Amino acid sequence: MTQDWQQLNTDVIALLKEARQNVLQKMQAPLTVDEKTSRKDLVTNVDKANEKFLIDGIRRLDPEAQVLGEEGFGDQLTSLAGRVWIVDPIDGTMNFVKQQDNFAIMIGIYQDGVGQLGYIFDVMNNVLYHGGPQLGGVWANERLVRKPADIALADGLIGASGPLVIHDIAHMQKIVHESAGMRISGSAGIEMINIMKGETLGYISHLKPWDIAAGQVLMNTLGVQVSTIDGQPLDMLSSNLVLVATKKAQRDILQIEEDDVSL
Ligand code: 2AM
Ligand code: CA
Ligand code: CA
Ligand code: CA
Repeated sequence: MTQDWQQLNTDVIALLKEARQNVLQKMQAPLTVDEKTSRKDLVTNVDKANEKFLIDGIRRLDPEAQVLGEEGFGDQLTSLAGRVWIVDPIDGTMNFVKQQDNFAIMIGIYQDGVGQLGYIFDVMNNVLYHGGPQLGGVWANERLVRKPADIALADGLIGASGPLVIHDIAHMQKIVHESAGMRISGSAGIEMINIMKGETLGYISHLKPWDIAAGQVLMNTLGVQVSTIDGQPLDMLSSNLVLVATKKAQRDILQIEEDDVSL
C-alpha cells in the first residue's frame, strides 16, 4: 500500500471508535472470565472478541503487514521487518473485570522496528490519545498534547506495577522513596495517559510488547524517554523491564541503579 499515513490514521481512528462501541455494548452482559497463568492474569470474552475485531480490520487496511496481538489471533512474529501492528485489545483486564473502568484499547504501528503511530483509547472517558512521527505530534481527541515538563525524580509522582514494588525488583523501593510518591493504576496504557497529563513523571513495569508499543511511540513524540531499567532500547519481540520517564528522572533512576550495583 502507499505510505499515506494521514489516511491510515483516519482509518485506524474509525476502527477504534467502532471497537469502543463493541466493548461498551458487550459490557452490558455478564463477562466470561478465564485465568491465563494465574488468578491475577485474566482474559475475558471481550479481550478475545475485540482482538479478533481489530485484527480483521487491520488485515483489511494493511493486508501485507504482520500483526502481533496479546491473545494470539495475530501472527507469530520472529522479526520486526516491514510494517508491524501491535495490538492490546483490553489493557488493564483486571480493572476491566473489577472496576469496569481504567482500561484502554491500544495499537502501535511500527515500520522496520521504528514506531510510527500510537493509539491509546481510554474507553470510559472516551478520549483517544493518538500520534507519532508520522503525524508530528500527539492529540487527545482533537486537542494537541503538550510535552510534559522535564522534572526530576524528587519533584514528581511515579507510576509502578505492584509486584515490582512488593518484591523490590530493580531497587524499586529506593526509586519510589526518592520520588515524591508512588501511584499504581493497574494499566500500562492509563499510566502513559497519566504521564501525558503531567500527573506522573514516569512508570516502571515488566511489560510485553503490546503493553508498551503504543505508549513508546507517544512518549518518544513528547520527549519522554522509554528504555529498559538499564537504559537500553526495548526489544519489541520480547518482554522488558521498562522504564518510562522524563529525561531528568530517567537520569536520576539510572544513577540509583548504578550506585546500588557498585555497593
Ligand atoms: P493487561 O491487562 O493487558 O494484561 C497491570 O499491572 C498492567 O500490566 C496491565 O497493563 C497489564 O496488561 C500488564 N501486564 C503485563 N503482564 C501481566 C501479567 N502477567 N499479569 C497481569 N498484568 C500484566
Ligand atoms: Ca493480559
Ligand atoms: Ca496490556
Ligand atoms: Ca490486554
